[in-house]
Amino acid sequence: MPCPLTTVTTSDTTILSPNYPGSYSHNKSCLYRAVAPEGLLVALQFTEFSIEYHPGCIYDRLTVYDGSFQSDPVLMTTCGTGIPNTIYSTSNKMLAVFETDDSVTNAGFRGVFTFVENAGSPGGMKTQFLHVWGIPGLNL
Ligand SMILES: [Ca+2]
Repeated sequence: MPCPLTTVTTSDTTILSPNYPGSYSHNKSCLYRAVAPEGLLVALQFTEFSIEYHPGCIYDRLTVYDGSFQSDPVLMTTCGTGIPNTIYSTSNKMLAVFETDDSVTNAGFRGVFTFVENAGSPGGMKTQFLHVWGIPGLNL
C-alpha cells in the first residue's frame, strides 16, 4: 500500500508523515522528492519527529537519499524521537522515503524542504551557515 509520491519544487515546503499529527499507518512506503532549480541544493529540516525506535531502524524508518532515486547514495537512515540534524544534498535533488512495518505506530514527522545556494566550495557552505546563525566572519 504505497503512499503517493510527493514531489516538491518550491522552497519552504512542509512535508508530513501520513495522517500527521495522528499516528501513521502500517505497511507504508511514502516518497517525498525535492527538485530544486539547477545550481541550488536541497536542505531537509525536521521540526517534529517520532518514529518507532529500533537501534537499527529495522521496523519503521526514514531514509534520505542524495538524489532522486533509492539507488542514489544514502545520506541518512533514522528512527526514534530525536530530531535529526538538518541534512543537505550535494546536488539539486533529494529523496526522503518513509517506511513502516505492520505493528506499532507513532505520530511521525514534520519536515521542511528548503532550497539553498551552493557557495561553490567545500568551506563555502559552512561559512554560509555560520552567517545564518549569526557568527559572521568566523572562518573555518
Ligand atoms: Ca511500526
